Amino acid sequence: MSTSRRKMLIDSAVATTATLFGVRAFAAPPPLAKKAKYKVGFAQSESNSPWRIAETKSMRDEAARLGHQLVYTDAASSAAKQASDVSSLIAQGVDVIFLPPREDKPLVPVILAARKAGIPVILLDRDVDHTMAKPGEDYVTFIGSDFVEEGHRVAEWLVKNAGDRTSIIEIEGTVGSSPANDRKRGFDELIKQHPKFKIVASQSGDFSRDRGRQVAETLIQAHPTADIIYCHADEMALGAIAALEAAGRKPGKDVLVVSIDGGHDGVQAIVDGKIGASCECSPLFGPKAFATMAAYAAGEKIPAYIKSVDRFYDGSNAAASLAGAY
Ligand code: GYE
Repeated sequence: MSTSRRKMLIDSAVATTATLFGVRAFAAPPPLAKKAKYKVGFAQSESNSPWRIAETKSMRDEAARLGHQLVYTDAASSAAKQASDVSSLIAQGVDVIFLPPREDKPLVPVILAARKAGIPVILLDRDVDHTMAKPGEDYVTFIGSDFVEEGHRVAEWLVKNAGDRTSIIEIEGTVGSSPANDRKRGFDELIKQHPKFKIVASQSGDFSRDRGRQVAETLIQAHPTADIIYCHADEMALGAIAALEAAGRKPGKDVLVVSIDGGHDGVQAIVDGKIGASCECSPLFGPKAFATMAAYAAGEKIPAYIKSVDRFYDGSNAAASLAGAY
């Protein structure tokens, strides 16, 4: 172990001890030595959508551009596998770990284990439960979209554009994930302020196109008069559109579909008149992730939250925006 690395671990141990004695002022994630090239872990949660594939590509491209070694794992939609992937990155002694935690609680123990091992963790795209682990202390920061705000933006669009439609089916993301929790909270909160709307059913489609299709199929049968479907992601919206078409209903006419992600296929569906609106949630974290890592290594103060700036698409801008959608 290099002298500087040993000194940093001692500093970090001192900070931890300070926390034990109730002095929170020194609580900080482990420091990162300044180096030209890093061995970087990226523990992806799954690769079942264009969104995840775009995120991985963005991370790989930026690592390659900067000459860092990216150690990539794919948890195949299992929080348990993702936790063991992170444990293996710790065992391999990576310098830093980038993690999109699939769910907001099961990954906390390995985040704390990384901290104990002196490896800083940067959360990407999903956050964890702050009562269990804190940004700026247990991990460096959370870089991602404001999911409550996304839910608000979609609800606000509906309030202005839904016409006579009032009966909503909500298809949620992965149970226990921060975007599903907050997209539901933000949307439901704003919709409640407009009593003409009613959310008649709300169920998880696990952020997947096929689950979204199956859930939509069941819910449109159970609630035949529902005339709005709000999906927490484009993939599930595309699944819901398939379910509507299979049932002989016209998405965009009989039933208004609204969504989040604003990926290329989602924006195309707006151009085609099948999705009404989609709030962008960009997966292109590579440049921001590595810039944050470099700033952290340089000793800069990193904010606990680094918010993504996202666009919003509907019929007014979809055609013109299609080429720029990820
Ligand atoms: O919206 C969804 C993906 O965690 C913000 O996860 C991300 C979400 C994204 O599967 O499409």
